Amino acid sequence: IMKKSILLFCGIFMLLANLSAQVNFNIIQNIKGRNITNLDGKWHYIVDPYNTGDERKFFMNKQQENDSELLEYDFSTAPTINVPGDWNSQKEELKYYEGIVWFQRDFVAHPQNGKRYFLNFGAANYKAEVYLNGRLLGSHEGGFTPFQFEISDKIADGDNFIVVKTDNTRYAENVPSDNYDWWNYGGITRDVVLAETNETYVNDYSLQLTQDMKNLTGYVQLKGMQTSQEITVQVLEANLQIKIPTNSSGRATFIFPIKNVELWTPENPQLYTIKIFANTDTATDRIGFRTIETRGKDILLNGKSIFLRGVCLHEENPFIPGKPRSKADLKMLLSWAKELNCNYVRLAHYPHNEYVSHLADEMGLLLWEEIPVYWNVEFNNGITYENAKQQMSELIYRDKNRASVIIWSIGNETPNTDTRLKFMSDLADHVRRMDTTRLVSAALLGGIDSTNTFRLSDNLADKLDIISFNEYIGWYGQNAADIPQYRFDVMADKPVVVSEFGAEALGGFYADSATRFSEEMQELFYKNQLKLISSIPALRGTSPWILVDFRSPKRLNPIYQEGWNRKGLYTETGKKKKAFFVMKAWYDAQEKKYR
Ligand code: GCB
Repeated sequence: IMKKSILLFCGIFMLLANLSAQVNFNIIQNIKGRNITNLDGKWHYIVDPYNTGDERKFFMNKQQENDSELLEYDFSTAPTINVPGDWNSQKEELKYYEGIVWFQRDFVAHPQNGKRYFLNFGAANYKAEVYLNGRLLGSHEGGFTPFQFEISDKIADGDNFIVVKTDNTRYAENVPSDNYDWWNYGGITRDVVLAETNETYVNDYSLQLTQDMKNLTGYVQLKGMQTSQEITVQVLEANLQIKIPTNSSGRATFIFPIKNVELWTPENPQLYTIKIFANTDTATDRIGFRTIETRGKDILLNGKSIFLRGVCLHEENPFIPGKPRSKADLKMLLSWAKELNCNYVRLAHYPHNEYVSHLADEMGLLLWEEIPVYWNVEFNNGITYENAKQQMSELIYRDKNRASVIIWSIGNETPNTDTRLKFMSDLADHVRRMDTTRLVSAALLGGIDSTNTFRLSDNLADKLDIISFNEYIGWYGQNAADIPQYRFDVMADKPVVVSEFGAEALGGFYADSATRFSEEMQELFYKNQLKLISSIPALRGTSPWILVDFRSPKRLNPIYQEGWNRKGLYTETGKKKKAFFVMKAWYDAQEKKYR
């Protein structure tokens, strides 16, 4: 009997170990709200197209000791580049470079006894291998989600150095795969910070409104030796406070009634200051409270039917052009969406900078967040699935406290095959296991039959809360003037959100509406599309493609594109095209209808 129970115990233990190995949640929640030192700025870099650095041990960051010594690399005299930032937009000679680049910087630290230290990266595209003082900390795959390493036993008093090997080579088995319609910006593209905590610290927490809107519910997770503590959770502006013990694994889950809490809406994006006090740590955040659900054809925010007046966005600053390098860059893009009278933004096609969901919380924009399961990934490859699942988990873990985020999207325009149905269905189930409080969707593909009727026949739709699809009637295969000959047959008993439609125009190129790439053709396209889309009975939102022109190596018309996808409602210099005003007028009308 004894043996059996030991076996059973081991079995359960292994199961748990296995589960936690799949998802690395050793990331401090909302790290910007902690005791951190920013490590952004100038980093040295070495371009390594032949992967020489492993063999030569670049991670040792060696300096020449005497004049006769042969050293075939040297970070200290190598050029520098800004972090965060992609290399393509910072160095003319690296505009098209894809491959390995090594980064290095020094920093000085004075670690204190009894404290813990963590190195946290907002994102690096696509793979990153991180070394501190010559020792490997670990690696991360996926270009758009955060990762972190504990360095308490490796950080030195005085001089330290970090070396990061990044590699953005495109491979078919990656997520995204090797073909996509955006620029494969490489490098350390988001902030790098050093965090200091006490031995036992608040690693994670969640706080949300319950569906009946009567309670706040959530948890706090401590990490460290002193797992059993009494913690206090405060909602400052609402004068709420609860005290609750954590269990032996450092977790406290709670639910408590609320009164007089103003609900978060795009019109009134009320946020509350949250303070979490443990004996050994404090965490703070700003969180909004709202509910989201669907009922029949309606999307209900706090129980009230809404229309998603959206637009798609890539994480790119057209002025650089390249990855946004600051919160201000991202705020500029969201303000442009606000000028279009949006209450919603689709963050395509990968997790955007963490600042975006915080800004959306503050500015009153609902969000669709997505992982790069885009077009044709290897749906029959188990490793690819685990990779997609990991990226989804990291995104949900990161943004679960953001009121703005209402939809998790598991992918974009994936082909309708059996292996893909299994892959995507499993992914949808995984999302629901991680988060029962938000909606699940994906941008699907439809088809047009011989009677010019657009239909969706995708069984994945059964797995989704919102039916979304991309369609380009009037651009690919037709002209804007042809749109009135087409109709939709999308008889959904769920809300429909058209996730993409769009046409290209080179800003400032004026002709007639039959001329490709003219602002007039794009304008006519929007007028006709909006009539067509309005005929969908369950229509509850739209996100035209796209807010701003963006760079894509697939767009090679030498006169009108020059490496830019021109479907923006804004040009790459921030000018509104004619179609912008058509879309805005339509959103003004929708706003009145749903007031
Ligand atoms: C799509 C894709 C998007 C492209 C767009 C286009 O359906 O989702 O990534 O950029 O079409 O411009 O063709």
